[in-house]
Order: sequence, then structure tokens, then C-alpha cells
Amino acid sequence: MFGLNKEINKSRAWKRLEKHAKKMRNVEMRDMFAKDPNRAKKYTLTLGNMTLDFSKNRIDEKTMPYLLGLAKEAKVMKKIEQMFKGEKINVTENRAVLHIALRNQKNTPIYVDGKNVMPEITKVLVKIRDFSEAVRLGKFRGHTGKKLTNIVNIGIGGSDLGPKMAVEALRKYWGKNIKCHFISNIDGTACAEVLNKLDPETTLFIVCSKTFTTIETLTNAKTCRKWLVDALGEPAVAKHFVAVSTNAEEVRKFGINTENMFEFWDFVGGRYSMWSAIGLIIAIAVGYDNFEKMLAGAYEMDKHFRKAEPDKNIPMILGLLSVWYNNFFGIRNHVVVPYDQYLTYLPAYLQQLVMESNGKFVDLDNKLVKYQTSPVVFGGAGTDVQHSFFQMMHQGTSFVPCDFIVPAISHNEIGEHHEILLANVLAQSEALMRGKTIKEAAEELKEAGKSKEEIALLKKYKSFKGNRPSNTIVFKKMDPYTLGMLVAMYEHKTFVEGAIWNIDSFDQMGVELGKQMALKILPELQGNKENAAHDCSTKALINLIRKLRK
Ligand code: G6Q
Repeated sequence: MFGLNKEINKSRAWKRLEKHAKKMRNVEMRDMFAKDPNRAKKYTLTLGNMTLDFSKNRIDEKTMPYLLGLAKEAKVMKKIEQMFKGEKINVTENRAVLHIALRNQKNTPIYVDGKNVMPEITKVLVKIRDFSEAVRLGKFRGHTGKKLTNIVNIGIGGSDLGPKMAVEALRKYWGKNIKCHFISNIDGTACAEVLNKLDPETTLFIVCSKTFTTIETLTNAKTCRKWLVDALGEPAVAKHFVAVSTNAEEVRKFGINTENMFEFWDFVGGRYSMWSAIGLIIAIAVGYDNFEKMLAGAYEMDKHFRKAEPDKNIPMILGLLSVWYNNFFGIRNHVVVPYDQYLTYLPAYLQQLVMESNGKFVDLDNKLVKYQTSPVVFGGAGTDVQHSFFQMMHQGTSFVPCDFIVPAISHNEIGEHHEILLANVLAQSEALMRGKTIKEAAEELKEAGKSKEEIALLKKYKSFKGNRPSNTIVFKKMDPYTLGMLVAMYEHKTFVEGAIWNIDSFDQMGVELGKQMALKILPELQGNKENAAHDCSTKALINLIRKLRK
């Protein structure tokens, strides 16, 4: 019902883009800039305080109309409407996809199976508000009467990456004395290193798990529970443990009173859940008002995504550009570089958002796809990454499209730091676009007084092909509202890609196989069971590790 019933790569729109891309391979961005002083204006979009400059892309006046033709062919606008109306577009799990309902500030009804989901959402938001305020004001205290100032989020994947990224992004807004911690990895070190720093009397654990069956989260939660009970006794659990889940039964079984449980719903995917009670740690850290501002920022982006014309639609343009390089230039990567230390975890968050959503090889018509889907996403905070993988960005044999994320004002305006940072990001995008010809490199060497021999030796090494695309996203300051806009922008960009590739961006079957097999291997490693039918490499590794652990 949501499939396209045709292979998008056989459409006229796709073929036209293939032809066009062949031509565009030989077009230099620096020439297009030289010819058209209006290019930046033509390819800049603004929404509120956020501006996207996508002029440094390998596009001409035909490219965007052609890409928009592809979006039409893939029925992207129709699919957007289906999401907003609560239709079950997550077909493999037969679920609606309603993270947008979590920030539906107007509270307009959204129906799933004939039931308006908004009252439930509002109820949980009120619970988040009341609880986060009670913790911050010291009305909800620990078992021994002390204020809870160390907040530990226990969760993994979607129940960790979003809240962790957002809490760090908004560090400047943390309440006085509040400290946030995250335990995700099953590696005992993750637990030990957090618990070592904490005092049980002032620690609140939030166990976040949609299913409440995830082995990492439950194992970490059990260890933390024991740590608390050993120090303060069993009755302390009620004052130091809360849960966020869709599974009340398992929460109860674990030993957390369901009064201390915050609910969410199967129409919210894990990696889209930081707007739900999974974001409880965000609300406690920065206060509910700021949490709400984050929702409001996302809502502004939602309205824009739903209503703006496709050619003026920021997530649409970003999604189409990604498809452009991915499918018509054969580029397999995408880099995201925030020039804001507080956005350090954004690339990791986006890695899951994009790769878990769109790393799929079966389409919505139950056919194997015959084109490339998700790019590999990576990145890190600027300027750090300029001193690592940027070498490849500038002089590698292929190019990697890049998003630069730029706050005009820093939360820490110290001396010239931020101006130097800003100069760097602008220099990177310009350098990637312009490059430096061999002739220019030779001239530069000559001016530097190098000999003929030296120039001949060095000029190629010192040249840059350029023509390497990037988007620049500028806003005033990294505040809660802007964070909401930014994250929603990427969610919707991911939606556009998935819609064009005709895949289900909202399931994650791909993470299951390894989980199943780990459960089989565990008793074998523990020596309780003979090796089952493994390949000889896995068998030998199990035996080696067993021997080493003796
Ligand atoms: C996200 C994925 C996945 C999930 C984790 C944790 O979209 O579904 O990353 O969030 O596997 O799952 P639980 O929240 O159920 O523990």
C-alpha cells in the first residue's frame, strides 16, 4: 500500500538524472560561481534563525528541478502527508510513525486505529514536567532525604544516543549542581566508571528501554540496582529508580513500581524517541521549559517539512542532494562536522538515525533494491577533525559530501576563539569547493622562492582538485529551540531519502541477527555448553577466549 509498485531506478526521472550527472561530472563549481554572482542567493534557504547554504554543490539550474521530479515520481510529498496523518507507514511492523505527534504543539488530533493519540502524549508530558521539576527543586528526594543531583540514563541505541547528544548539546543549560551520566555499553567498564564517581544517596537512575528486554540495558540496570541496594537497602529503589518503556509488565518484573514508569508507544521508533519520555534526562538536566522549547523548535521544522513547497523545503533539498551523490555519482559516504564542541555527539546520533533507518536492501514492494541505499555517515567536531580525516576530504581520490554546522555565537566567547573557529569552517568549505590547480600551486611555490626543481617536484602534491560539495547550516546559537529544529531537519532529510529509495525507514531488522547469535554463544563461552554448529573460525575463537579467561 505504501510501496511504489515500480522500480524507481527505471523511471524517466531517474534516467534523466543519470544522463544529467554524466554532464555534471565535468562541471566545476568554481566556474559556476565565477559565472553567477547570484549563485549563493539562489541556493540558500532560511527558516527562522536557521540558514542552509547549499550553493557549494555540484548542481546547475537543471539539477534541482530534475531531483524534484524524482521526488514527485517517488511520491515523497504524499508519503510525508501519510506520516503526519498517522498512517501505518512502518509496514514491516504495521505501525504508525509519529515522533512528530510528540512535538505537535497545537495539539491537533492525530488518529491511530481511530484513537486520538494526543491526550496520552499530553498526559505523559505533564508527568515529565512534574517529575523533572520535583527532582530539580528537591521535592522528590533520595531515600535518605538528600537531593538527587546525579542523573544516570541507562539505555542503548535509540534509548541512549538521542538523550546523550541532546544533554551534551545543551550542557550550558544544565541546572545548578545537576550532573548527567550515561551507561549504554554492556562492557562492565561503562558501568564501573560511572558508578565509581557516584554517591548512591544522590543518584537517580532512569532505565530507558522501549521493549524492556534489551540485554545490555537490563544487565546494566541490574548491576546499578544491586549497587544501590547494597548501599541503601531494598526500599531505596522506589526513590532512586524510574523506568521509561512501553512494557509495563517487564518493568514490574524488574522491580520498578509502575507508578515510577513513564510510558511511550510503539508508534515512536527508538532512534526517533528523544522527544518522548526517553528525553526525561534532558528535561531534568535543562528544565522542562527548555525541553518544551526543543519540542517547539522541532515543531517549526515539522510544519515547514509538511507545508513548504518542495523547492523551498530544507529537509527535502538535503535529502535530494544526498540521493544525487549517492545514486548518480556513486558516492558512499556523508560527513557531518559541527563547529560546536557541544554537538560532539551529533555525528554518532546521525550515524544511527541515517544508517539504521536507511541501510536496507529490501524495498516496500518486497523486492531486492537494485541501487545503493544508505551512505556511511561519520564525522566529528571541528576543528579537531580537520587534523585527521580532512586530508582525505581534500586530496582523496573520491569526494565526500559534507555538512558544516555553524553557530554564529558561542556559549563561550573567549578572546578570539570563536572567530578563529568560524574562519576555519568557512575556509574548509571554500577550499573544498575551489581547490587549487597545479598551476596555482606552482605559482605559490614560486612566490615562496622555491627553485624550479622544487616546484616541479612539489606542485602536484600541493594541488587540490576541489569541486567537493558541502552544505553550510548556520544559526545564531546552540539553544534548545535550535537543537529541536536541527534534529528534526535531519529526521526529515532521512525520511526523504528513504521515501525515494522506497524502503521502510522505520524498522531495524538488521540488528537482530547478531543479538540472536550472541545469546547462543554466551553459554558456550561460559563453558556450560558444547560448541554448537559454528564455522571453524568462531569455534576456535570461542575456545581461545575460554582458555584465556581460565
Ligand atoms: C532504534 C533501535 C534500537 C533501539 C535499541 C534499544 O531505533 O530500535 O537502537 O533503540 O536496540 O532498544 P530498547 O529501547 O527496546 O531497549
